[in-house]
Amino acid sequence: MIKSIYNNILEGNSAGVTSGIEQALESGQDAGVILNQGMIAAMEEVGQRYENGEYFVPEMLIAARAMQAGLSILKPHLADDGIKPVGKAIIGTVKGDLHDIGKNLVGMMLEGNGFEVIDLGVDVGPEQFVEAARENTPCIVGLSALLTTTMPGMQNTIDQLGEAGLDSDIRVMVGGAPVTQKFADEIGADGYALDASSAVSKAKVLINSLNN
Ligand code: B1M
Repeated sequence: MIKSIYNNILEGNSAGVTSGIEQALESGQDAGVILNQGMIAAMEEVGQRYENGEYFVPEMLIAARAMQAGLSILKPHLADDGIKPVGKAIIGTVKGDLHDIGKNLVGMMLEGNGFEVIDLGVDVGPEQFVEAARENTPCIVGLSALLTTTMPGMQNTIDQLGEAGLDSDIRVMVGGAPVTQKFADEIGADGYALDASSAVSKAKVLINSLNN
């Protein structure tokens, strides 16, 4: 079943992905296993095929659509109900970058763990992050980047948040495939997370450092 979800994402077959996920959930399969072994693994293979010249942008795009369709089915199963709000998190993909699957997943997991999530979308400039942060302090500001060329936008955003005098009311968390702890330290981010579940634990630590 997991293999069929994986293959349907590779083929960009949204209907196959959603029905595969529904069947897997009905048969008691764990949502985390479906996500990691079926869906995220397939997106990694898509990236590999793109690098090898077997896939081009259109194939990446239809795979991404199938992934998003699957995520919308999986969302209620990733979110735990009845958790009281732990704090606010503003999230967005930085300027020039249109990749949003990972950012959306981080948002879903944060929501599922009691955060109020304000999603600014993709291609978000530093000034938009600053404006949203001003209106929502205290909060986590989560920056996502998937392109090496857009990573410097994280530095710009952190600099502008600092210039706006928001340092003591916010904590900045960064993530995305090319982002590392080393890079996060270099640009003065408060936290880095490798994936969506570690983003939740990191966000909890960061929000506690603001509340205390
Ligand atoms: Co693009 N793309 N893409 N792409 N794409 C990559 C990123 C690439 C690595 C592919 C490759 O060459 N192997 C490559 C980047 C190379 C580089 O910079 N070094 C690349 C390229 C080159 C491009 C274009 C330039 C291609 C072109 O046009 N010539 C172009 C750029 C467009 C732009 O942004 N301006 C482009 C376009 C696209 C599509 C639009 C077709 C599509 C995106 C659709 C969408 O997002 N709605 C797309 C896709 C799908 C990919 C790959 C195949 C998959 C990305 C993905 O969704 N992964 C990707 C290859 C790859 O990553 N293997 C690739 C699944 C997702 C769950 O993982 O996003 O890593 P990820 O998120 C993870 C973690 O990183 C982390 O948690 C998430 C969940 O575990 N995380 C955070 C993410 N954000 C976080 C924030 C946090 C914390 C953790 O705190 C705030």
